[in-house]
Amino acid sequence: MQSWQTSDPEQLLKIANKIRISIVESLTEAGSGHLGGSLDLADIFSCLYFCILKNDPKNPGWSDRDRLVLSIGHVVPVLYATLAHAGYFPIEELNTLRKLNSRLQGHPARDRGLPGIELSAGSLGQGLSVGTGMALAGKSDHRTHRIFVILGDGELQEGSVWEAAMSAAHYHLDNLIAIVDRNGLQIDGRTENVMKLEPLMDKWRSFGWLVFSIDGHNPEQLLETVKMIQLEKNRPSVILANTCMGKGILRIEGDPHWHGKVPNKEESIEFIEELKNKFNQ
Ligand SMILES: Cc1ncc(C[n+]2csc(CCOP(=O)(O)OP(=O)(O)O)c2C)c(N)n1
Ligand SMILES: [Mg+2]
Repeated sequence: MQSWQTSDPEQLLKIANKIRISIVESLTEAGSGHLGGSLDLADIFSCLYFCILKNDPKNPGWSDRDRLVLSIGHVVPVLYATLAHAGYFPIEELNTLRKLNSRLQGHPARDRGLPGIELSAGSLGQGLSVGTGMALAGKSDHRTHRIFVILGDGELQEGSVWEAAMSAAHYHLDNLIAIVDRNGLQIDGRTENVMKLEPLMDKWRSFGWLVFSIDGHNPEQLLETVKMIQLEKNRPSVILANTCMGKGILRIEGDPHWHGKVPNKEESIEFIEELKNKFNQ
């Protein structure tokens, strides 16, 4: 662990809150984007970048780094905000989100050269295939880095996810860890109404994966689970992280309308005030 990283759950939650504030600010400035899922992943991203990942913001191309593949490109504001707070690029650049010629496009675009972006994404259902390829390459080269892939639960309705899941198990990719943002919601409402996913743990198990279900807003549970995964030596792992869309802002929590909405100026002031009051930030 590097000096700027921490395994203290309280610190990780404080960092997550700062990430949430930056998400609201940058999306308000942009005037469009996806607030709900970005907010619900803040605790997971804080844990990943400030504790779990072997990474170096000053050397983002380090060949031994753990790779984070964001398959749900629409929630990229959480990745941008986390990378900025971790020191990959200046926090002020977050204000250029979705602007012409910005390195921070509405979906991650690797060719823009923003440090820390491992994959261009936006079309759902592709990230696990890319992650599987990266993990297979790592194993073939006897490398020790890990590949983390962030998936949405609605995204699991894409058939390509399950082809990748089958391949990863076939190749015994124990260096591959998928994290599913199990917020129970997608654009059109509840996942279970749009296209039933349950029993989700059984599905992944039957594809040969090691499966965990955690509270996605509890750093201790995520850190403990990743420690357990370290001991696994034959299979890929998936963490079903139960989250609440819009987490942190009471008025929008659990409301699928905020999947792809941003606050107006007054709402933004109100939301940021609520977040700042949580940790006196
Ligand atoms: C192949 C593809 N189909 C449809 C979309 C449009 N789309 C963007 S986000 C989304 C909902 C995905 O649901 P989920 O993964 O649960 O994300 P959440 O709403 O929880 O952020 C859809 C259908 C897309 N980006 N790619
Ligand atoms: Mg969802």
